[in-house]
Amino acid sequence: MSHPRPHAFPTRLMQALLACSLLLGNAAQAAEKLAHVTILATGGTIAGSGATSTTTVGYTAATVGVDRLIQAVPELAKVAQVKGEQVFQIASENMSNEHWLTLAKRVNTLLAQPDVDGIVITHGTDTLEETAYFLDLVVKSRKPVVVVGAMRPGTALSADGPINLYNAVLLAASQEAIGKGVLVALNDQIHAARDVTKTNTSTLDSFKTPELGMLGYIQGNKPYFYHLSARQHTVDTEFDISQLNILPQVDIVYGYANMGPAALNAVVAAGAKGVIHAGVGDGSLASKVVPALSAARKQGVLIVRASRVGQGIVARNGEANDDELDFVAADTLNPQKARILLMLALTRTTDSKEIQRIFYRY
Ligand code: DAS
Repeated sequence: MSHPRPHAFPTRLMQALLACSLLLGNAAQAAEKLAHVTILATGGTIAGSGATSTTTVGYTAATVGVDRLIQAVPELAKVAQVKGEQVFQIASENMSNEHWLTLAKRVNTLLAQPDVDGIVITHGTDTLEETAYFLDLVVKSRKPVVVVGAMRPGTALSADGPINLYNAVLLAASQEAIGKGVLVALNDQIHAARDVTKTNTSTLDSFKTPELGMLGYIQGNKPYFYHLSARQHTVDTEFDISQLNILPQVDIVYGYANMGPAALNAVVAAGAKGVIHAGVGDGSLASKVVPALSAARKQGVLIVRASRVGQGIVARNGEANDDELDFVAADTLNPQKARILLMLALTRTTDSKEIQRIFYRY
């Protein structure tokens, strides 16, 4: 049996070591070229855990920390250089105006840094659409901000959190997502913050943009956009929360057959600066409620006519004489999003005509 020439052995080892160092060097260079994405974790089901692998309801949200979320998806390292921050650890039904201001300020601080290319926010699904829209109106950067959640806890069979997180990071690291406003990415879909809404209490396809349409898909490690938001967002808005520590109190009263003025009077008495009336149909007002709405307006409370229906335009001077009552029509915003826009509008003006302009611009 021929033995390798004594001097050959070091050569082969050297060749192998050289190849490995080249591979490692290339890998390091490739990794260095990846975008820097910061994941801001706030809690929710995506950070939830259940007692068994078949527990898809009745689990506990907001139990898993951001480091474990990242560790659970090692593939993230292939699409971005990821850092994690635990901003909150809450179920999102407990999200507050104060949480929003803290989160938005942190987002703006990070995006102003040259070493941050994009941000992903992990969030409970219950108020995800609201946080996303708030950020859409106050983030002052064109860099991608992607809000992501999950409909199943990480302990469940076919949990959607890991792939949703992977897709969200991939999207936030992409060139395609730049300048598109705050995006919501779940279930392989890309939605605009303004129009997306949760449409099902528990199914994986819960997030939809009915009628107005989602922006695109994430498929095969790549985002595909087919639409753009027509309304102003991020750097093109007039809203600045950098010096704000509180937002004006705005509440929502829900319309239904046989409603009376009790709920409205209660929120006005509690100090609401604005009220969203989530009316039936095209924002209709029951006759029994109009005097209380009108009295509230005369007290200086801003009244916005929205609809509980979910889709369509609430037309100014349609189901009510907004000019005469000095009310604002919500356009296509659902009540919970109309509340957000009215809160921010009230940080700029109390003039109802100006606020109507704002509702037609954002
Ligand atoms: N309670 C829900 C929330 O935190 C759980 C979820 O769906 O994320 O919004």
